[in-house]
Amino acid sequence: MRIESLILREVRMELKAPFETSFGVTKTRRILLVEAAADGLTGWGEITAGEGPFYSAETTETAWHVVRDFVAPLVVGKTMAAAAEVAGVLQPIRGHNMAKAGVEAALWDIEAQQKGLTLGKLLGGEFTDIACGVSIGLQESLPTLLGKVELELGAGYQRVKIKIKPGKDVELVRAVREGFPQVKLMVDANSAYRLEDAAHLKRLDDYYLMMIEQPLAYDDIHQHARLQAQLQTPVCLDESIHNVRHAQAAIELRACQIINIKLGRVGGYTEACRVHDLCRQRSIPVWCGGMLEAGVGRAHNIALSTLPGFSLPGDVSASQRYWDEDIIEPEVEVTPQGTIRVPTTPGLGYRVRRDRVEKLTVRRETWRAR
Ligand code: OSB
Ligand code: MG
Repeated sequence: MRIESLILREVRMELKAPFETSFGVTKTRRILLVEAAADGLTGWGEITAGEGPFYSAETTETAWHVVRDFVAPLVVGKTMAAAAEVAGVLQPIRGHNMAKAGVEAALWDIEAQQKGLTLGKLLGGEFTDIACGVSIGLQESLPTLLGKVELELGAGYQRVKIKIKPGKDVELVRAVREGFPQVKLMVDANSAYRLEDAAHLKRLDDYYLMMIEQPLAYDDIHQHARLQAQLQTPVCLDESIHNVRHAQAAIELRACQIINIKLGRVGGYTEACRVHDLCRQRSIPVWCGGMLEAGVGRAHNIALSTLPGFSLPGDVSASQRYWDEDIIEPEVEVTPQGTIRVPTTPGLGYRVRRDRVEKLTVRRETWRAR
């Protein structure tokens, strides 16, 4: 495929409700969309960086800079045998995984269309339906949280993740567990604790959680191993895993029993597949994390989730949970059984609503091959 052009857009989208984690509150998303053209086809990718450097070092602004000044010049005008070559082309750029992943994803969409395959199939995916869970942000009160959990279970979601932080942890978990004894429940701390909190976190062992996600520092593996040794509850790593070497270190050090894979965080499909394959080999379950994506990112998460190692419900949920109106057609919908039916048309499987994207766009830049 010869990459003829790349268009980068920033779209602003209001979340239906503010989303609060231990690292802050998000109300308006500033999302970068990548539109690539090659061999007469168009592919779409979404850059999942946050507005501020709080989940990771990347932001909407750093991603714009890195795509404009480094990624686009390396990619536009290049001829590649397959999208799998993009990772090698972008390898000289250290870090900035979300910026790279958004561009890479658009090219995978094109390759899948070219081959007449769904993106999932092109990746080696097998599932035709994926299992869905929800991530529920920190709420202003316990009754509000319990109401949300009830609502999501009523919609069919198969597991519930609640965000926790010091001072809002054991009591929340106890109340949700008492209210919903059977629910598949997990917590996500987004790096809000220190190893010295081990005894406190051990209290969570009483509530048979599926896992505790990223309790300790965002760049730590070793202390998570020390913590895991003291907990019954399986530790799952999110922020700490940026590539297959990190995953290998975490598994071999017994820092976690489960890994959350996010396309952006690991720099795209090539690396996501490497992490997936390693975890599968080592019998470490994986699941697909979310980054409050709009439709394009959501569609990519669905494709990734079709890989056979994604044996646990992911944070991939319906468009309507976050958006009044999404940018794809049809919107992502969840069945009463808490599954998403994987689309069967070639490529991403959802149509991008250009009219809507146009309306939401606040800036745009185009690069063309000469
Ligand atoms: O840690 O999984 C996380 C959202 C933004 C940043 C980090 C995380 C999250 C979520 C939301 O938990 C998942 C979703 O998109 O539904
Ligand atoms: Mg997380």
